[in-house]
Amino acid sequence: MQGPIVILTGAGISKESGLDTFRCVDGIWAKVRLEDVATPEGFDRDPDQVHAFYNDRRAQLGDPGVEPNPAHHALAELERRWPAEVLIVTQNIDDLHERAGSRNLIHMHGELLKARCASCGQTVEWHGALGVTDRCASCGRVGAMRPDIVWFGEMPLEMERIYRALETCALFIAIGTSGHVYPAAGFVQSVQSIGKAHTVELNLEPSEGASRFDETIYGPATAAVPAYVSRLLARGG
Ligand code: BJW
Repeated sequence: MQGPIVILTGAGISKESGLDTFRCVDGIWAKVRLEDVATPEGFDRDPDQVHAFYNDRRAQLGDPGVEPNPAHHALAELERRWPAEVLIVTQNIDDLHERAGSRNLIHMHGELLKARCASCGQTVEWHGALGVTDRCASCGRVGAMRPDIVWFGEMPLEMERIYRALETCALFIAIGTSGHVYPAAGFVQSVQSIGKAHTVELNLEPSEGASRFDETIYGPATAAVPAYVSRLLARGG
């Protein structure tokens, strides 16, 4: 098997780097209401609260210990050594895949280190705090800058490119995602409706859609992912 690979990653791959998942018992949704911080309506109601939530998470990316872990590094190595395309489609808004060296990467739910003007649509890199008094460098409007994050009810990014890759891949791997959020949760079915690719789930525990995968491997990402990548490279790289 030496064909193209698509890898979907979720919050579980960054958990051992010190970043919280969403739906675990002590996860983000146990501390804040998703309706308040991850919907356009929540932002309209209280932009200061939403900015504070994402400003804290953006700042956390610089905390000591928040570094790519062996799972991120193994995927970067796979991209370097695999003889066909390896595309990572991440739901994560952190930058740990990039810091590990992955280059062929889609952030389908946006990025913490970018801001977008809700008025003119211009997207810019943003590393500090963002707030309601910030001005768009492109159109000059004050108060329209928002985190470049895909909230519930909004269209995830680069969907055409993602579905094209799902149609042609030989292997689809889902890592550390609970399978609760669509359209990502439906990718395994999209791949299977075309009927070509082998599908694998790597997770700490079975996800919502676990029974749909051809192969399932359970354990912490820092152990399961490097071991799986080593086997792949030994067999087909
Ligand atoms: C480990 C581990 C370790 C732990 N090692 N593993 C009714 C039915 C179907 C769909 C809908 C519906 N009503 C509304 C919808 C659509 C909605 C949706 O899916 N809602 C559901 C909740 C029902 N989706 C949307 O609105 C999306 N847009 C959309 O659908 O547009 C229309 C469209 C139509 C057709 C085609 C295309 C588009 C937008 C979704 C936006 C999601 N945004 C968020 C927040 C913003 C980012 C942020 O703040 O960070 O994105 S929600 C949140 O969930 C975040 C994540 O990316 C996303 C997924 O979570 P993830 O990554 O799976 O994390 P967890 O916590 O759920 O799971 C962690 C996993 O890790 C677990 O399985 C653990 O076991 C595992 N784990 N430790 C390995 N050490």
